[in-house]
Amino acid sequence: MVHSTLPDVEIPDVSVYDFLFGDLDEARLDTVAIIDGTTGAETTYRTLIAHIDLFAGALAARGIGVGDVVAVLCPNVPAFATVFHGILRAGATATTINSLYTPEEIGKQLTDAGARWLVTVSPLLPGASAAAAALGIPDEQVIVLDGAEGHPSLAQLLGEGNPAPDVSFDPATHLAVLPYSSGTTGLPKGVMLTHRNLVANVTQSRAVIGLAEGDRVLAVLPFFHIYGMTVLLNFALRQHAVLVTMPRFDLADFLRVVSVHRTTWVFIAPPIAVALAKHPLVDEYDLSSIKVVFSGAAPLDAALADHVAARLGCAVRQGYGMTETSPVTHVIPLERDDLDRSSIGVLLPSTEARVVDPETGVDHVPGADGEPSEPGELWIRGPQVMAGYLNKPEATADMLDADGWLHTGDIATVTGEGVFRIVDRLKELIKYKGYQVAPAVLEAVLLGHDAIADAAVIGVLDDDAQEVPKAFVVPQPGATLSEDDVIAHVAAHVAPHEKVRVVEFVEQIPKSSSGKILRKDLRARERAAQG
Ligand code: 4UW
Repeated sequence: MVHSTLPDVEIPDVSVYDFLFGDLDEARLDTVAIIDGTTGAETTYRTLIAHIDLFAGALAARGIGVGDVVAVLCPNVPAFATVFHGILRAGATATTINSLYTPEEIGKQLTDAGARWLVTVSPLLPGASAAAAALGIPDEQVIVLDGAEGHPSLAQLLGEGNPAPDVSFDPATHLAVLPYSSGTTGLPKGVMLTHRNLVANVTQSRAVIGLAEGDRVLAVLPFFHIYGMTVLLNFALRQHAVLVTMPRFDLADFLRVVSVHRTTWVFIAPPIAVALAKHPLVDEYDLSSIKVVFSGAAPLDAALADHVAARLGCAVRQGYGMTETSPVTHVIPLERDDLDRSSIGVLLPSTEARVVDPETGVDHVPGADGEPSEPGELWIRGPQVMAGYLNKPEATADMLDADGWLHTGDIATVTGEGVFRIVDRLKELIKYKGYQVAPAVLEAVLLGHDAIADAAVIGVLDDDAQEVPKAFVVPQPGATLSEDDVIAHVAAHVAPHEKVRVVEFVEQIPKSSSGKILRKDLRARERAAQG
């Protein structure tokens, strides 16, 4: 077992709202919290807090409070912060939905999370309305921030002037958010994160990441995903940094926003690092404000990291974590220039880890000769570990054992200095551009095609060493089916990031005697084919 070498941190026993906004003095209240990267509009902490309170008041006036779940389907705009923190302030639980989801996927999450209220923006209203209508959710319960006929708007709700309610709950057990993750296997599940989980992870991050007051942070990674939610929406605001929001990634826009708003920290996933390292457009902008590029959500290649550092003249750091750990468990701290950039760095304070042989259950330890440990499954224990999956006791028990260890499904090594490296993945999950793609979802869609007898999906690497979903397909006897047919069929049923991008026709899917797909064999075969 490895315990963080950093001193333990004390986790305040307060709500997320009190933790983030409770100790702001007068001078700080008038500083800028958020800049809309598209319009340049600025929101001060004073305005943000006033809007959060009014939004919470509007929800409370509609009877929403402790025990209710409100869904948020919204890109990164400044009002996301108002809505998200307003929901938590009202004592309700926020379930954040991927803005790329199809109406069917939105509907599944609303149903599973038990959400009867949805907050969205007009460009996403067609999908939101289709999902809401199918579930009998009336238009008055679909809030459209920028306004739409028959729906409450943000301006209307704030204009009602209802004061924030007095709510009481135990931060240690009360659910703040329900983001969705497929975990190690199967379909997306609601990850139950308490106020304490979120407060803990920000407190732990404050001790290591190195982002400080006065920094300007590019917020292009989506707030609906745990990385954007905790590291941008919560941690950066707690540090009293300035968030500069961007609703979607577009390289030219990204470069423009960095250069215009002089952002100092840029949080990204590895595909953006590829663009920063290689794209000619990068030379056309003044990016000298960037002090740190911080990558997470998928493996960062060391050479790529070096390339970005050299081209931009900045520090490159990496973090690791997962939705089920709120998410951060490991980072390369800003001052640790000595650490290999392809490692995930050291454990956050108050966090423990084990590297366990998946076959024997034995803990691997670093060699006496300074060599890292043998690879094993990474297990995590700490105050940021989820309370469990919503209404899924079996899936919870599969991942979280009786001693509080979360079995990540990632394969890691650890050195004697406590530096971890992710070397492989045991679980099914695929990361496309840092987004989760659950093979089980795609396999179900594939099996829905009349000409497909059997199918399995794994992640493979493209030319830039980024992971993409690949389908192995067994056609029905006598059927004519092309790769393009398969790709088009899946694309018609899932969000754009979940598309199958490579197809191989095979005679049989390797399966265990109990019928489980042997992904290990498919991966080995893929590696052999790539030489
Ligand atoms: N290297 C290799 C990595 C890495 C990785 C994640 O969608 P989820 O549930 O969650 C995330 C969380 C991203 C994140 C956490 C903390 C942090 O500091 C940071 O950077 C600032 C980002 O993506 O997917 C979790 C799974 O994603 C893989 C791994 O398989 C993990 O179980 N993953 N980060 N640096 N793989």
